[in-house]
Amino acid sequence: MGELEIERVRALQVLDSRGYPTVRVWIQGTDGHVCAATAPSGASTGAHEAVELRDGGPAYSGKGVTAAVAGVTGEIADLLTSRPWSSLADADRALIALDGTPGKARLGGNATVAVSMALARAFASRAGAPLHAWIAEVLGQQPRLPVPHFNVLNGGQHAANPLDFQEFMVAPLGAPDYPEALRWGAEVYHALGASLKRKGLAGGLGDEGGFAPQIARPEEALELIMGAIADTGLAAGRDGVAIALDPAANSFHDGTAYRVAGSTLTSEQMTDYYARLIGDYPIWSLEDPLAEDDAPGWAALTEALRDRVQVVGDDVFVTDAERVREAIRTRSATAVLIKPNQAGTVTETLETLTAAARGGFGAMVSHRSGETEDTFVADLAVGAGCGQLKSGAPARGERTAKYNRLLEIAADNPGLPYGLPRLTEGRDHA
Ligand code: 2PG
Ligand code: MG
Repeated sequence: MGELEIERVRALQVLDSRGYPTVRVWIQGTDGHVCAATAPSGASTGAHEAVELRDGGPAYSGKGVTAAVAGVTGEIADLLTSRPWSSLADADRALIALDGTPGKARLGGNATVAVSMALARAFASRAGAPLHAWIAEVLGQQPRLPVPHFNVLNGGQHAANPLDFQEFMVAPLGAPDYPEALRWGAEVYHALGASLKRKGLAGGLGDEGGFAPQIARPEEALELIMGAIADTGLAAGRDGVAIALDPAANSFHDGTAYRVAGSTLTSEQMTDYYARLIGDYPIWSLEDPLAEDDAPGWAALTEALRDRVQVVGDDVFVTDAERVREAIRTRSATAVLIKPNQAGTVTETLETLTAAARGGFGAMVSHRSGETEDTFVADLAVGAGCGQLKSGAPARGERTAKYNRLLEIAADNPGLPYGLPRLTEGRDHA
């Protein structure tokens, strides 16, 4: 394929799903094609994520992104229109060099990720391929439709309830295909809503569209979800609807201990607690069970639980290839959560996916709690062939945009397999 020549770069400050500003970018090639992308934003963030550039000051509680937008229409536009680009990696590396800081703090990871996502779309459009197919080609992976992980019950930093664990997801591992998986997820979500109403627990929603009842104990949340699955008549477990948790333990670790539902626990006690939960409920995946700086805890927990559950690192890896390679060496976690805006460019995101695939690590592609209409992660999950995506509840436009994009991809590509892949090395959780 020939090189990409860029004619014009445009950017605007727009709003994300929480009503805070974010960066939207348009890239126009000399062939006239325009590709857009919008940066998402996290609330429970890892310490080593790419840095968002925020304006400060009174407007939007300091969260304006006018400086980040100015960087895109100024320096970044000058760079991108200065010469043709042979590949996305070529352009992303130039972007990283232009920023010149380790965390993309100068231009902002929110600016660079939006630019990089728009560039990926421009390269795909140049190749005449849908984004997911282009990504699969770049990665050398077999594309597949991911198991959607629906975050139906929210707590932690995403909700105003006393529940310490952040995400309770239902994952239709046993569905025969993606459209059926979506139906199962939506039916469980509605059954849960109805049961919360019956119990007088309805009311709040979390940032990702899941229900946020006033409960404190993870077991109560799990019981409610089990009841909802039963109400739909679907089977609970790996042959039907399994459960995935993202406790996001950074948010309840006070530097020395974990504080969950009124108890103060060591990392060993947390591991025992998870072991009990896994014994009592059909939990198949556990993300950020411990805090990001609890390295010995991660290794011990993985050793104890890896035969029973997928152990996913999010805040601890921040979509960084080197951190993933280190975890593969030290057997800490068995999978990585993939968020392009943690890395700050699509190229670095793809490098992390490659590092995971080579090491027999699983990968789950993820949205952020602050989202937009952009569906990039749906295509990324398909192209990566990793078999897992989380994009919040099966409700609210910024969440369903991704799930609906997967429906389109499924309809356009009838032969695409659905579900978890077999991992080449390491544990196969399927
Ligand atoms: C997470 C995410 C997405 P946030 O912790 O996995 O669900 O939340 O975007 O707030 O980091
Ligand atoms: Mg997480």
